[in-house]
Amino acid sequence: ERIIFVTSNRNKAREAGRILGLNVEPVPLDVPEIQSLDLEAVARAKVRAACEALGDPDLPVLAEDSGLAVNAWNGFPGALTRWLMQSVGNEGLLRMLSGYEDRSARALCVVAVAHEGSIHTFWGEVEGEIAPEPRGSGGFGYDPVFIPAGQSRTYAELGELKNELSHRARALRAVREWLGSP
Ligand code: ITT
Ligand code: NA
Repeated sequence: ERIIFVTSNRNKAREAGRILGLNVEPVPLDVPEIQSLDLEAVARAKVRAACEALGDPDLPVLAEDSGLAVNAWNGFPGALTRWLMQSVGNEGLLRMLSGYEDRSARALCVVAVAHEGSIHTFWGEVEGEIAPEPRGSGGFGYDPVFIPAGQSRTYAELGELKNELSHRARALRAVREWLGSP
């Protein structure tokens, strides 16, 4: 069984391969991202644009939008996480959060699957908190500052364990189940 995973982020594609154990074909297509705070709308738009660019292949096409939602900030940066990471990074995030008592956050992932003419979406969410300082060298993005609930280590310190319990793992396992049932 093969699927196409459209992303400009090779870390995402690598994790998807690990999580799914399927034959994940990474397509490094940088489709334009619509401006919206709605992760699901962004993921749908990405997969639609990807299908147009690919000319509607027979295989299921996956794309995802993901982000970190800080509870003290009413869910910001959410779908804007990419811009926060690119502009001020984890150091900026930590500086902006200093002074807030509530450091809880959610790691979110919405995978959109285009298959046989329609688009389906699958959510993955992990609760956790923002670490006082960056720790660990694995992963990417906000991994050094996100501690999933029930763990003492950051995503970046968890290594392969991240792919067992992450927001992406939850969303992609739901995709696999759905693809597996005709
Ligand atoms: P594509 O849109 O091409 O898939 P992207 O990197 O732009 O790739 P997003 O728009 O979904 O992806 O942006 C989400 C940002 O959140 C991303 O740039 C990373 O910095 C960060 N991110 C996503 N998943 C993450 C994860 O599992 N761990 C840490 N940071 C993550
Ligand atoms: Na985004």
